[in-house]
Amino acid sequence: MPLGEFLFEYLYRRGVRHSFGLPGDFALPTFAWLERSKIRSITMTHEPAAGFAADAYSRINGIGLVCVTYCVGGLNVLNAIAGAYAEKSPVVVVSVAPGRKDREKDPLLHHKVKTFETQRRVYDEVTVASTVLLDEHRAASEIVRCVDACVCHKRPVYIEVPHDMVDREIPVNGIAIATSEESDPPALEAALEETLTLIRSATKPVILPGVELARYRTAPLVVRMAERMNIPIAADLLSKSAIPENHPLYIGVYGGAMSSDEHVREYVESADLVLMLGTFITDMSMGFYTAKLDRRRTVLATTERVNVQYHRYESIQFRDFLESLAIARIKMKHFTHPNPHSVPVPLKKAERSDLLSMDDIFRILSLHLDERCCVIADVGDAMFGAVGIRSARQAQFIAPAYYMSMGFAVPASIGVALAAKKLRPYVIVGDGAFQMTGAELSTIVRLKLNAIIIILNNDGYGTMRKIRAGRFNVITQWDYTKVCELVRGGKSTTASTKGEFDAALRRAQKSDDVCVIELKIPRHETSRQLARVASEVRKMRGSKNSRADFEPQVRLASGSFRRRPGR
Ligand SMILES: Cc1ncc(C[n+]2csc(CCOP(=O)(O)OP(=O)(O)O)c2C)c(N)n1
Ligand SMILES: [Mg+2]
Repeated sequence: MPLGEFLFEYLYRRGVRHSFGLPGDFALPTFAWLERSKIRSITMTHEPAAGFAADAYSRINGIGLVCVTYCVGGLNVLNAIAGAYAEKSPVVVVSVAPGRKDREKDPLLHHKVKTFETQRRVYDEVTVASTVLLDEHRAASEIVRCVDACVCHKRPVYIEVPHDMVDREIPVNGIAIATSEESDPPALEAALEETLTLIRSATKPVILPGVELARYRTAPLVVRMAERMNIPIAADLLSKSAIPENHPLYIGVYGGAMSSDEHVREYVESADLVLMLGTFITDMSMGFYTAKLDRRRTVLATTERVNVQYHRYESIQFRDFLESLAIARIKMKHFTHPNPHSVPVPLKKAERSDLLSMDDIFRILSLHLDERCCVIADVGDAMFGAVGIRSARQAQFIAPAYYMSMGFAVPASIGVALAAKKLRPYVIVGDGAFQMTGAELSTIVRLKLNAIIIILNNDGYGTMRKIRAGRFNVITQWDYTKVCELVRGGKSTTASTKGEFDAALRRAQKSDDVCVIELKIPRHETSRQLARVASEVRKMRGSKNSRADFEPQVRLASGSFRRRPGR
């Protein structure tokens, strides 16, 4: 089979239906194979956006694809792939490259940086497998090895295709797909026994599920376990919406001072057992280390290891551990929901002419969300504020909540819309982040997608201003009502009161077009989550407005979850 045909046919069979990218001269023969395949190729305005779109697509679809040219394209998309690595998103990067023949005398060929190996070596830092398809006899098995690694580890892989290899016939017989590993039975039994003993002796346990539940599709197991045992469930920002937020056992987002509300924080921090299942412990999920969790009271189970208090168990498959917990016979006596009525308060007539506050923006948005919506939050107060979204009906949520790369949300909406046709993307993005990748509005219009893009215009880098004021936080004020005119499609509007925002959302929901809603927000205005984090971190550090306020103070993954005394 020609290499190009095999590559895209195999990716299609593993579930890829769309590819995001941009061609180049080396890449044209490969793009021709892509176009002949069953995978739909989406040309984006810029490679970073292709990476964000593929990342969001992969989170929903289980695997995604970026296709780019050598170095100028590949290194342009690198940051988005680094984010996909950090947050466990299974993206396959196909980069076309100079031919096998081109490399023989090591000439200075356009797009080359240092050596022909440079891009692959850079990618080794942000992928779980990589290959350069220079040998036709091993090409098929190398493709299979990399794609298997991507699916198994839920992290990016890199496949480099020299342009003179893509049309070559390669042998494809005897290709085997890797089988999944199994748990070591005594290790599984011991970890389970210790965990169940802790649960039995706990009086106030809580489950703090993490992003791996979404990636490995294991959330239903945790819900079953919670229901059987009658244990409440919180979420962190990366895993928000993995567990249905309207479930009676769900209590809200926990993240130290960044928690959705004080009830959740109080409940989790006073629990005598925290079951962290598939959870990444990061400075962000721990509210910049304002979280107070004690390792002696925790079980931390991920695809990489199971830690019960201070004991570490190896060779346990995450799914096996969860499946065993889900059928265990334990029932906690009673559980008092800390905040059972935390659905948003309806908008009253009398407040419609009030100016918008950040908290009201998320409250009004929550009133409009249901199971057909996917909220995509960008970095900045869009993300802090989104912690507070809680709708009566379950909406999906996606955000770069750990890697925190600005510019994610607008392109990610394209990945979401193509991966899940029934979901309408609701993008929440700051004016700064919109100026980075908002040009993807043009792709959205071309593909006739119907995202609702809410721009939080607080006149610059508000989050940075909160940490340290300076001219470096000033950006140009755009006329956001004109962006649709520029790309010749969609509808844009502006709102500065609660009533105007509510009405704009209603109009957008009735429209099949992409709609851009600019919200004019006073410069000093912040969400309660951002205000709380900023003030607590200031207290912890004993300073008023220093840059160090937001720096992590201790790596929680090793040792105690408590903050060490100040530096
Ligand atoms: C790619 C990237 N560059 C820089 C940053 C640092 N950063 C974090 S928030 C922020 C300001 C965001 O401004 P805006 O999008 O307007 O949101 P706001 O903070 O005003 O809510 C910056 C520059 C980042 N996280 N990602
Ligand atoms: Mg801003």
